[in-house]
Amino acid sequence: MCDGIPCLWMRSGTSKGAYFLASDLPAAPALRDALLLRIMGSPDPRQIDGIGGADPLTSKVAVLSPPTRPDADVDYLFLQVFVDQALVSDAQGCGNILAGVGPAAIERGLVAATGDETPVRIHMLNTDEVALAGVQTPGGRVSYAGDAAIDGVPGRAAPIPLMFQKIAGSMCGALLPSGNAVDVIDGIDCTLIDNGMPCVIMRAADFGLSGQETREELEANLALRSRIEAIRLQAGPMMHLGDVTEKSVPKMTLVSSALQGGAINTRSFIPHRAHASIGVFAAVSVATACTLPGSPAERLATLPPDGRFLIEHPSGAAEVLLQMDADGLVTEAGTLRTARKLFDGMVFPREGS
Ligand code: NQM
Repeated sequence: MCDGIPCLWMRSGTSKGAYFLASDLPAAPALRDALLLRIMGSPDPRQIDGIGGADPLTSKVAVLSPPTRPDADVDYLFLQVFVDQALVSDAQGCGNILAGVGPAAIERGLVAATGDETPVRIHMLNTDEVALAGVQTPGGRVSYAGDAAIDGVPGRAAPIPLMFQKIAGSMCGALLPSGNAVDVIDGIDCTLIDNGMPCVIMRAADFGLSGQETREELEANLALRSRIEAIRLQAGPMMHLGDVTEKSVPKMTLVSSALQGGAINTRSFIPHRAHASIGVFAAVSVATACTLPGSPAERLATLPPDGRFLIEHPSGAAEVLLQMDADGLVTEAGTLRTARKLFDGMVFPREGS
């Protein structure tokens, strides 16, 4: 009988995840991943025998360890635990789960609180980039209470600002890995882009959609899903991601004109389930695509005068701040998230395999 593994369970942005210290997990990736599958209860569409929430957005893991580069305070490895397949993937980062890393690192003593707000430099191992997070730490303790609200999460909580630099080509080697702002795949105009997250951006109208469909309507449209998957499998090698059959990237995002005063409206497949909102780095990539002349996103976008892009999604909008240089190239991106500690204790994985 396993004694249990220390685990912090957090709502982080619009996702939920289990936060572990690397020193509490097996060092060998194969053993670690097999353990995480048992902890989450995968593969099983209901994840009934584990702590996963039967949704890719609530079947996520953050592994924290001391920093391995001098410009960071903590290392963070993101792992996507598939719900209905025995797969654990490090082939993407996650900006939502990133929001909980600063608080978790302070809770676990990896980072010391300094003043009322503690800046935490997070080395994202999936992409080898560093993000800067701000964590509310009045009196030297993490505070989750506050006045910040993000769409897709009820109520208010402490703000966690996130800033990113040099995230272009995080997994694909270049912002536009094919070298083009537009590629045509199966007759559809696509922007293959990676500004923190590999994404394929297409017009919803090219699939006969308004772009205002609900998550449930999109998931029920099997013909749409198979057309999008066929495009995804072709886009993977074009984005230098290889065979993406068993990978959670690229994300597939349908864009349409914003109807709530934002820059653009989105519906995302991540990559098989429809997202309830939009990922953080995916939103940064969509905002960046809005600035590419002639791209499907640019032709539908209303560019904000101040670099604050409201990216509309099924449960509201996510704000992305882009800073650009004189040539119109994105140099820095940021967003605001919140996170909350839900549970701190021991998790007991299913025995066996
Ligand atoms: O794009 C879901 C999420 C994400 C990823 C996914 C994310 C990001 O909303 O940075 O946050 O795209 O699988 O947690």
